[in-house]
Amino acid sequence: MNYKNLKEEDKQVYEIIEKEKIRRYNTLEMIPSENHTSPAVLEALSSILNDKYAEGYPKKRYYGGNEHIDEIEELCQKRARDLFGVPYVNVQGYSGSPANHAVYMATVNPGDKVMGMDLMSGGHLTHGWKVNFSGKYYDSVFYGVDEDTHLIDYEKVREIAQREKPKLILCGATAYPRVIDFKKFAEIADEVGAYLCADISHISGLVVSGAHLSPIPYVDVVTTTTHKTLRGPRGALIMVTDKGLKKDKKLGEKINKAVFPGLQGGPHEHTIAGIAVCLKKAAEPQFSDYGKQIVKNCKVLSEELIALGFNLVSGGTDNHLIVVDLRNKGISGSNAQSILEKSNIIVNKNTVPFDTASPFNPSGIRLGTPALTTRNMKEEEMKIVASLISLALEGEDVKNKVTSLCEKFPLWN
Ligand code: DSN
Repeated sequence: MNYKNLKEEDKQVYEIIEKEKIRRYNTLEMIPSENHTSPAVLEALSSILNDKYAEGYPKKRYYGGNEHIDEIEELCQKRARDLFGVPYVNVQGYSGSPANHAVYMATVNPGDKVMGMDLMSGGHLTHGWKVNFSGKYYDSVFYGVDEDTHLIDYEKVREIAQREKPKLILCGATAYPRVIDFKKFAEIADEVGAYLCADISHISGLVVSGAHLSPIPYVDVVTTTTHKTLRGPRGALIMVTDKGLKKDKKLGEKINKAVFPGLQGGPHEHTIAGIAVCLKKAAEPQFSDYGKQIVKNCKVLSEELIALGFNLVSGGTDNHLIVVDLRNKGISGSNAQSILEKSNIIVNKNTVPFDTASPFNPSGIRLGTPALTTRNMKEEEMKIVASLISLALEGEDVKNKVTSLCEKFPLWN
């Protein structure tokens, strides 16, 4: 994108974007929830579809002039249904949190019991955390990981579910480096008669690549953001499975009503166009290679970090992310994040399971390979990246080495 008009009309904004472009180009982006979107997605995002109000759904809008908006939204829905193999999808969610909120509104009532993974173990705020709508308006209880293995203990999950009898169970995580067994969650949810929602925001790109098990055959509802491993715009999909529709044939309609008029107004149709573009890409064989390469890269990175003396939560990874427990290195998560940032390596501080430090200054960092893999980096580069992380945390300035590595793997925009 050349930003010709922006440069002329608003130099200040243009220059900030240019600085960000340079920062991004010269850094190793390792926050596992981030990625680099393609120029085609960005073009759709900046399109004139931004201008249209389209409250409602295709063919049932509250505003006129929506014939092409209907086309784009229907195309996006079709691509999502085909890619994930689901009978129903809503593509209007502004992002992951409102998408999860819509699932609560469609499946349970305020005050009902819901169960999700606790934040310390890698869950998300919207899975019942007390300061979030999900913990304020619903009676939330939590499952976590085992203290020794850092793995989800499914028997414990079953025990808690049978004791608490939640009406909705959420599975899926933001900082869990291992495979999630959706089938086991489904057995537990069925035993207690709960709805089961899989939030696959982090792993949806891996799921469509065949690099992680799909929840679709097992759960009732699936939510995902579209900008993480799926590599699209900031948005969300809410999908109802055959199982979900069998449980409640109106579940799709209820989700629609929860999104609009329940939670949102006009859908962002330019974003929906961008999601359609990313879904087309995600259906191509190259995307499947991409998803598998993310995991291969992450495994090599984890092995190298272990060899360099780092303690990894659960002892490694099965997916796109790693959580490093830095307590044996005598450095906090916040310090590690800022030291690495000075060397152009971007990670985020993160709690580790059973962390005794505060969430604002936790004991770990979270890092991953989706964006590096988008730059075409492979296993050999992961070995270099691991050693650069180690050297930086030992106090060496590795910024020049990082920027030369970045130059060899240019970004596509
Ligand atoms: N903020 C996202 C993440 O970083 O994992 C979750 O919403």
